[in-house]
Amino acid sequence: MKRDAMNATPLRLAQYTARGLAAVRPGWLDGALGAVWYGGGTPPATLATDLPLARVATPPLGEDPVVCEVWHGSNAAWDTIGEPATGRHGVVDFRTDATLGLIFGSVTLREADFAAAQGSMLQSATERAYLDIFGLLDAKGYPYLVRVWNYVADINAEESGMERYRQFNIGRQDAFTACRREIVGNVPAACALGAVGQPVAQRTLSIGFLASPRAPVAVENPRQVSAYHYPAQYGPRSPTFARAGVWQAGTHDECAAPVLFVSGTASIVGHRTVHAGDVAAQTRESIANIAAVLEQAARDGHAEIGLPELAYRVYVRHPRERGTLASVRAALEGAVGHGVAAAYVQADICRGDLLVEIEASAGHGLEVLA
Ligand code: 3EB
Repeated sequence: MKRDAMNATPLRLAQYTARGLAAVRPGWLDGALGAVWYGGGTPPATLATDLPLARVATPPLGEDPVVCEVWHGSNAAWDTIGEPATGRHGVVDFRTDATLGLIFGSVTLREADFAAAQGSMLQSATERAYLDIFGLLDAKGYPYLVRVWNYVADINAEESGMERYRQFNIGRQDAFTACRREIVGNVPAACALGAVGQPVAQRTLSIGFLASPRAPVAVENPRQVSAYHYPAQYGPRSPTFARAGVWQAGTHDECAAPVLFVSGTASIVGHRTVHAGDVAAQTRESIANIAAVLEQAARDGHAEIGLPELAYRVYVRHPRERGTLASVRAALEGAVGHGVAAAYVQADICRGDLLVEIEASAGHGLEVLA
């Protein structure tokens, strides 16, 4: 059945446990926009083979953990006449949803396949990934990156005299510049984490993203220096991301519904890490930063969103250290409530002294499915 294109169809985010995923009705995920799988091994057959899937090496934590995030659109992928909704462009797998005005894409590259002509293999792989992403977006007329999830193996390792996260930042920023994207101000919400347990020969760079014909509006955090203005002590190129972005679902202004994407948020005040060595205090500071972003979004004239409305993904560096996961969970549930929609996973964070990072999304245009 055709949907009324004038009605903004909400974007839906489902956080599935392994059991939840096994219980979905066959075909239910066929119309999804894309998925992020962090359950390790081979994803279950329920995840249709042509669904763009970002495979992320961040092991799920806790009992009966969330293993997969699925972005459901309007299922317009099957209504659209014309260009195929699902495809591949260079190294990017993608699916478009014309009713929502959204594209989900994923990239997985083996670093070993990239020659380090200039800079490192990681820098080259990152640049290739982003050049192909922007090439796809320009070809489709979905030019604006809305949200990007980046996963880099051994993100804190120092190689050829430079930390790998800093190498990644060079490749990313060079591609933004080459593709005529802004590198300050109107930049996408993002996160960049360290994938876990990849042997050097099998290191992959893994990226998932959402993009749109509509530009998101960036939101910054008054408690933090904007990341794109970080001083040179954090690397030769600043990271290219905004603290959050507000994006309107749908393609008609009069019925658009906002979605807020909060970037990976850590225990940083100004540009400095605070509470080194104290994971509970870092978690509380990260939540204070997310709250500050929500307040800023409201001051900027966006819809008021409270902490309990957000769906979270929480990255923990040392989950096996005694009491760590419990104290992170207690800090989040203490601030947000026990019913919080949160996926806990293990990952390295992009500064060696950060022990936890939290990202989130919410909004009238986003429905969170338990
Ligand atoms: C920070 O605030 C922590 O490089 O895309 C958070 C979100 C962080 C995104 C990125 C990095 C990125 O600087 C790290």
